[in-house]
Amino acid sequence: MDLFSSTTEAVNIAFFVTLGIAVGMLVLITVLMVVFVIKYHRKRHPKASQVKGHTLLEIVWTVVPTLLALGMFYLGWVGYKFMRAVPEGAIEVSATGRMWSWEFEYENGKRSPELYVPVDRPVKVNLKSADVLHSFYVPAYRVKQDVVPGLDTYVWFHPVDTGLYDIFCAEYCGQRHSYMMSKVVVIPAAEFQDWVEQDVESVPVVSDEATSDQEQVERLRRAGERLSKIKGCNACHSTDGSELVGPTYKGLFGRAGVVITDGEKRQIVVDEEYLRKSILEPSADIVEGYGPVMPSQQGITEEEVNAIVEYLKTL
Ligand SMILES: [Cu+2]
Repeated sequence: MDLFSSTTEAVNIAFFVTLGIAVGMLVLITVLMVVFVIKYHRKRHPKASQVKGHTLLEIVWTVVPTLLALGMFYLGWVGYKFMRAVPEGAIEVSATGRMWSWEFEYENGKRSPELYVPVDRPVKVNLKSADVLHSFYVPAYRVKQDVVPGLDTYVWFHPVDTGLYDIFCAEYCGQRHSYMMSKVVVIPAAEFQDWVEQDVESVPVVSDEATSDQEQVERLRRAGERLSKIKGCNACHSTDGSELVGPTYKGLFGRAGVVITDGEKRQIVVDEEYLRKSILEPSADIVEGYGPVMPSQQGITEEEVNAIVEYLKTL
């Protein structure tokens, strides 16, 4: 029989018991101090007298704080064990942290920039980092776990109410760290089932003869738009012309500009080839005025690059 019903409860109990003991000690010590200052004031006791030890008092003030400290440790320990033991029947979702977004992937290959989960079922989130140190933090479920490159780890939680819950990155990971936010979207199980089966393929198969060329391009463009959200491109590249860490996507295709290649300035016009190269080798041509900060898009497929390029052409 589990001691707790949820990760929230495990943390809350340890937190409030520890807080209660701390506040109790603060009040006790402060009150005693004030009482003693008044009671043993120099006016009442002009001459200080030597006090010898008091065995019972010594035992009490050694044993009681020891028990309190052990009690706090015990709650922390059982809570920690509970939070590392994923219950049976949990759905599994992979989460990848990268500068500066979270990407979630489901067992059927479906990907999303938000963490959709069915209500009333435990969720195990397998965590990994694509670049630097991040920390996956969902305050509502009291889970926070560092996400370290090269280290696979996890958290689990059990959503009992539908709704939206914040996800933050709780480890400073660069310029737009504070924008590295997402949501846990808790929905009824049937709705979740529908959602997880939609748009499983990140890029639609384009060789469908029944559709016109125009429709195929449109499907590719939509896939590109979704990918740019999933891959976190929008964290640094705006689509409305505003300046973020990287150049805006607005009006990008066909724009003329200066890039720095191997330390040399050169004039370019943005075409398909340039876009493709900039996705695959972000440090090759750096747009003048920006830093070489874009992470490499490891593991991106040819189709995904095509879809993103198609999308960028339309902005
Ligand atoms: Cu981060």
